Amino acid sequence: MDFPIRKIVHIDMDAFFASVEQLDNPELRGKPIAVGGGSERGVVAAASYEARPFGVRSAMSGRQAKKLCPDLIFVQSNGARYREVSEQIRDIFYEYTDLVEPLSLDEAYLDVTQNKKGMVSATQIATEIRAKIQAKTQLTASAGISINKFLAKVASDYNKPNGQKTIPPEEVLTFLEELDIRKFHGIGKVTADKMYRQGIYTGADLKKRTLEELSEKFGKSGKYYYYVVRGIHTSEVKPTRIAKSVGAERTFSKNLSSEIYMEERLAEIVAALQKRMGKKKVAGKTVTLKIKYSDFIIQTRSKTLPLYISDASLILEEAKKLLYQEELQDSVRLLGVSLSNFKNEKKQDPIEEQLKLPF
Ligand code: DCP
Ligand code: CA
Ligand code: CA
Repeated sequence: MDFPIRKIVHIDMDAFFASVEQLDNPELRGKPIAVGGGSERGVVAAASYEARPFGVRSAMSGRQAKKLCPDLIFVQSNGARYREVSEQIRDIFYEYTDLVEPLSLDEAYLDVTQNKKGMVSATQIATEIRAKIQAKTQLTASAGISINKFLAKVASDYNKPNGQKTIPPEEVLTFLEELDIRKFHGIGKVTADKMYRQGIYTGADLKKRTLEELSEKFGKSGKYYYYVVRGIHTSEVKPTRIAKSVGAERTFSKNLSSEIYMEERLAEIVAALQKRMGKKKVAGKTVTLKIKYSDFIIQTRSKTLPLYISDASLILEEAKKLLYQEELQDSVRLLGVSLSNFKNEKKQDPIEEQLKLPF
């Protein structure tokens, strides 16, 4: 397969707002409840699992929900509390990777291809994360694990609530062929109905249609459908958290003892750093040089400037100054340069928007 195989985990909390309310108010446990929708013309934000067999769902009017489930208890939503839990679960995600893309307060994609724990099994990571969420919040989450975001998202619904599903690379194609197109993430009710009318019920049916045909019938999305059903979804996990520093480092095959050689290597390291800083051109005030000696002792030397810098040449200049600032204690095995103390460190979290939905 000539596309990236990543290890993606999608985590989604079970009946999120409703579960938080049942946790905080024991008298609501085991009962059908709806968060929101209690007022005139209000809309249900979340339904507890006890309310779901009656057909109560998110985005339904409170009036309709009450008709379906006369014993339904309406509870007011408490955004600050849901945000607090959301932060707790994200802290757990960051123990494993910085590549976390939250989709809303209660769910996120994690790219664990490389992870902070050096774990090989993404399935094991998902199991651990769910256990930690339960221990820390007393709430349950479900997880999907696979090679791309699309499949991980579909998989997290599979054994919901309080379950997880892994779709390993060798099962991807069969899984997709058997999957009802109504379960495809990105195919809404209207499109699903349209597909059903055209005889497309499963992934296998979808796969029989050409790229041209799908593009003609479904516009831009047609191309997306064509590829995802073949297990191809190249969208990266886009982290939203602003890193506190960005750095690059190199370990040398031979220990270096002369600053002159190190200068050359510093230029390469700063070039790599610049690449990591990306197009966004972050600007920082503090430059740090990390020196690991042949006996593995690590020294760091930092300087905070009066101005923000982002240019490679300026970062390199500061790194060199730090290198010559004092005598080296031994031959050097690794050098690293990082930039921190960024401008605009506090940025509005885009998902806060979700709480502005009318309840
Ligand atoms: N939400 C909302 N308005 C909607 C849908 C959801 O305010 N139209 C809120 C309430 C939910 C939370 O977002 O609790 C998460 O939404 P989900 O779609 O993940 O649904 P739940 O977590 O409630 O249930 P599930 O167990 O099916 O994930
Ligand atoms: Ca959820
Ligand atoms: Ca969700």
